[in-house]
Parts: sequence; C-alpha cells; structure tokens
Amino acid sequence: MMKQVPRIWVVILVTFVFCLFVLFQINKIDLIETNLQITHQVNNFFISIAASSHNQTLSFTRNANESDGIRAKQPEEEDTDACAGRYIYMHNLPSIFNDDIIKDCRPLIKWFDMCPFMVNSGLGPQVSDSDNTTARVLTVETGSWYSTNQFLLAVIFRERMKHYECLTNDSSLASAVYVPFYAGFDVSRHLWGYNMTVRDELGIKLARWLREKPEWGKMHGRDHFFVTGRIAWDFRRVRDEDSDWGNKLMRLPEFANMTMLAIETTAWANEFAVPYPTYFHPKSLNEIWRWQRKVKSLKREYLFSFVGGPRPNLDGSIRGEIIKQCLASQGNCKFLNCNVNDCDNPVKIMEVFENSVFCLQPSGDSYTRRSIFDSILAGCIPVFFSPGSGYNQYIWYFPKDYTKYSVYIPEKEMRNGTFSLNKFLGGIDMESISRMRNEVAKIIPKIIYTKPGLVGPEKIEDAFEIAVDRTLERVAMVKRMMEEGKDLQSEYSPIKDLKKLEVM
Ligand SMILES: *[C@@H]1O[C@H](CO)[C@@H](O)[C@H](O)[C@H]1NC(C)=O
Ligand SMILES: *[C@@H]1O[C@H](CO)[C@@H](O)[C@H](O)[C@H]1NC(C)=O
Ligand SMILES: *[C@@H]1O[C@H](CO)[C@@H](O)[C@H](O)[C@H]1NC(C)=O
Ligand SMILES: *[C@@H]1O[C@H](CO)[C@@H](O)[C@H](O)[C@H]1NC(C)=O
Ligand SMILES: *[C@@H]1O[C@H](CO)[C@@H](O)[C@H](O)[C@H]1NC(C)=O
Ligand SMILES: *[C@@H]1O[C@H](CO)[C@@H](O)[C@H](O)[C@H]1NC(C)=O
Ligand SMILES: CC(=O)N[C@H]1CO[C@H](CO)[C@@H](O)[C@@H]1O
Repeated sequence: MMKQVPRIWVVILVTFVFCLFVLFQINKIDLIETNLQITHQVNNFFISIAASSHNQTLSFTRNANESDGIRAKQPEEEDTDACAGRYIYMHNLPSIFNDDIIKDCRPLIKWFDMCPFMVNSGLGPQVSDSDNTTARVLTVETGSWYSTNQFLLAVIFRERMKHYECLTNDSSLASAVYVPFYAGFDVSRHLWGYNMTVRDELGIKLARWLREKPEWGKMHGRDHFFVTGRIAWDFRRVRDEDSDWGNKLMRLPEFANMTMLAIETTAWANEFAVPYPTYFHPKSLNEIWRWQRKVKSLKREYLFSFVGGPRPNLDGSIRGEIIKQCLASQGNCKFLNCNVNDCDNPVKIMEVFENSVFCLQPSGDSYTRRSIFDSILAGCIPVFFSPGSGYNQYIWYFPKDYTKYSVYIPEKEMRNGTFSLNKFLGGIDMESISRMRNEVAKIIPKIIYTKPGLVGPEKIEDAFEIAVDRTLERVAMVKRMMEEGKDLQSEYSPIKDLKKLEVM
C-alpha cells in the first residue's frame, strides 16, 4: 500500500504537466501543428522521466523551467559517449596569434584604452556593490556583473572553450577545429595609419601555419572556425588599396574555407552572428531565474529610450530624427547621449533600459549595436529600424517570428518626417507589451556568456553553447555535402540580403 502512494503522485504530476502543455500549445500555434507538437512534447517528457526514473522531481523541475527559455541539457544516455559528434579540437597557436596581440593592449584601438578591460579573462573589472544605485539596478551580491567591453568576445570565447566539456587533444576524434586567433584585435590595431601589407601580414602567416598542420588535410579547413568581437566587414576589404577599410583575411583562400562567428555578419554564407557580450556573466541557473523575474516585474517610467550618440556626418542616419522626437516627447522618452556621457558604465546603461518599455536600436556606424543585447538583458523590448540590425543577423538566437519579441519600424518611415514614435509606441496595448516582454525575458539566457566551468545540470544553454552546437551542425552538414560530392559554393559565398525583411 505505502509503495503505491508515490506512483499516484507521479501520475498526477504527469497529467498536470500534460494539461499545461496542451493549454500552452493551443494558444500558440494553429491546430494541425498543435497535434504534432503535443506528441513531441509528451514524448520528450516521458523520455526524460524514464531516463531518470529514480528521480522524477528533478526532471519535472527541468521541464517546468523550460518555459522560461532556459534549456538545461537533457540527461545523457549511460552507455554511449556523451561527446560523440561534439568533440572540438583547439589549435595550440603560437602566441603571436593571440596572447602577444593583447599583451600590448594600449594600441589595440587607437581611440580607446583597452587595458582596463583585459582582466578576469576578458570579462573586465567586476562591478562592486559601491552605492545604492548599483545595488538597486544590478544584482551585485552574486559577483556576476562586470564592465565587459564588446571587443573582448574572442578572449571570452577562448576561455569558455578551454572549459568546454567535449574539448579533445586528439584531433582525429574532433568534429570541428577551433582556431583561437584574435583576428579582431589584429585588424583594429592596424586600422588607422597602416598600409595594407601591415594589415594583412599576420592573417597570411596564420593561413600558412594552418595549412601545414595535419588537421587541415581532413576537410581543407571546412571544419575550422574562429570567433571575433568585431564586425565581419573589417575582414573583407573590397579593393587592394591602402585607403580602403580593413584587411583581406576572409579573402585568403584558407580563411575562405573556414566559418567565422562575429558580432555582425555581412552577406557571406560562411559568417554567423553571435551576441555581443553583455555585463552579466552568471554562474548558476538560479541567478538567471532571479534576474528574469526581476526584469519582468520592474516598474518602467519611460515608454521608450535611446542610448547612443547622434551621427550628424553619416548620410541618411535617422538618429537625428530619433533624438529630436525623444527630446520632444515630454518625458515619455529618455535620451542618454553617449557623446557627453560615460556609456561604458554598466549601472548607468542598465538603469535606463530597466526603466524603459521600448528601447530604440537604430543602426550607427554599422547595422548592429551592443545596445540590442543590453536592452534585452534589461527586459526592454527592442525597436528595430532595419532587418540587418537583428532579424537577419542573430538567427541562432532570436525567435523566427520577430513580432513576438520586438517592434519593427522601417527606416524610411522615420525619414519621411511624419511618423511619431510617441504616438505609435504609446498605442501598443498592455497585453501585447507584456507578451513581448515575456518573450524578451526568455531570450536572456541565450544571449549571455556565463562564467566558464559550469558542467552537468548547472550547465546553461547560453550564447557560447548555442554557437558551438550550431557550428558543429554546420560542419556536419558541409561534411555530408562533401561526401555526396555536392557543390559547396552556396555555403561560402555572398547570398544573404541583410536589408530584406524575411527571416533567413
Ligand atoms: C534527486 O535529486 C535531488 C537533487 O539533485 C537529490 O538531492 C536527491 O538525493 C535525488 N534523489 C534520489 C532518490 O536520487
Ligand atoms: C543607501 O542605503 C542605506 C540603507 O538603505 C541608507 O542608510 C543610505 O542613506 C543610502 N544612501 C544614499 C546615498 O541614498
Ligand atoms: C591537452 O594537452 C595539454 C598539454 O599536454 C593539457 O594541458 C590539456 O589538459 C589537454 N586537454 C585535454 C582536453 O585533454
Ligand atoms: C608598409 O608599411 C611598412 C611599415 O610602416 C613599411 O615598412 C612598408 O615598406 C610599407 N609597404 C608598402 C608597400 O608601402
Ligand atoms: C578549400 O576547400 C576545397 C575543397 O572544398 C579545396 O579544394 C581547396 O584546396 C581548399 N583551399 C585551401 C587553401 O586549402
Ligand atoms: C510619408 O509617408 C506616408 C505614408 O507612408 C505618405 O502618405 C506621405 O505622403 C509621406 N510624406 C512625405 C513627406 O513623404
Ligand atoms: C520559473 C521556475 O519555475 N523556476 C524554478 C526552476 O527550478 C528551480 C529549482 O531547480 C526553482 O528554484 C525555480 O523557482
């Protein structure tokens, strides 16, 4: 008799969760799809119950938590290699290709001292609980907030890779090869005042180094990838003239065979956009849940806000119009002018975003902005003016249906001079706002870079894990194409149209 009681509870729990799934699914998608999805979800649910039949509580909690956008890794089957198909080999590059570049941190970016941001393996200086505003705006007591600089992504990513659970020293086991080259800092230290020869030199040297390694022969570099904290345009100089921007790294035959992960991509198919780093680098699921709850319940004083600078010299920039409307909004909009303010201060930035319902994300010098990710982190609904700023970039990270989590206002509407942001955003009903904000909160775990070293159930499907998973999938696909003798052109040429509003 006594033994029957827990079983009954399990059945009740299962039924309850099943009902939740049914309700949730019917709300969301049309009926034909619903049946498929429910079967799928229910199957998943039973599989995870079965996989850990001695501990139902654990798998129930995990499934319940998935609704917050956090996908903890499912328990692996016991007998098989949990890393099968996921092994990565990291090249042990000579230090001239990474460590030496950042050792001399002063000239990395001509206009800016990068040295203070190098600490904590690239996360930057930790934000301490120094005053009441900091304590109110951030959750500092967990020690997970840092003044992280956007250009440090390559350093942060490499540190994470050192702790990747399926890293191998045996390259014959590896499904992909990671090249820890600080390409962004190499180009940026030479962007101003150096000729092409100097800008191209190190990339050419690395291409030669890679080609001579035994790992190259396996797929001629098609299984190699690298990560950069700069926009992809910097590596695709159009003509070989000193006056043209950037280096020609991605035009080198070796790099043309590789896959590049960058904070912003161009039209090329072998580039994938990964999130800019934010200031938040938590080390547990609980911290993330706490943060999601916080941003969902905040009282927001401003309808919309813009953090950034005007671009008076940039032809066709809509920033001037945006700032004009913001200032004229009679307190509905907050403008933090980065030309006069310290916009590297995490507290100042997050305070504005936490206090705003919508965050305007017009393009600046390039399509994308770090601000997109800071605003999502703060639970502020992003407003995009160009598909190239988000929808056509972070396809691994954002929901396909952009209306679920963002607002789109075509740039040309803003140029026209008759469109009122205040009127338009003010007209969006509370229910839509709340629905979008919940969706934004679900994106948070996917776009942050958590602290290195989380394994097992504490591991979070964050920006790094997603980037690695998707890259492994791409390499597997390319490998299949090669085996079938297919033409790889479509995977390595300019095919994207960043200006078109259709999700790729
Ligand atoms: C179930 O999991 C919890 C949390 O991981 C653990 O504390 C507990 O001992 C487990 N129970 C059994 C029966 O394995
Ligand atoms: C900060 O908070 C403490 C305790 O809540 C309070 O005593 C103190 O006056 C506050 N300081 C400022 C500058 O507001
Ligand atoms: C690879 O080899 C290096 C040096 O021999 C060692 O420090 C490192 O732990 C090894 N890594 C793995 C994943 O086996
Ligand atoms: C490029 O600049 C380097 C160092 O400034 C100089 O030594 C070299 O001669 C220049 N090359 C050309 C082709 O101008
Ligand atoms: C790039 O890959 C192709 C095979 O897809 C190969 O024929 C070519 O030699 C590779 N390029 C280099 C520089 O290895
Ligand atoms: C602005 O756009 C609206 C609708 O798209 C159009 O009716 C109006 O004529 C335009 N005004 C100007 C000045 O172009
Ligand atoms: C939203 C939610 O249900 N979060 C829960 C996820 O699971 C942990 C325990 O592992 C709870 O503490 C959270 O409240």
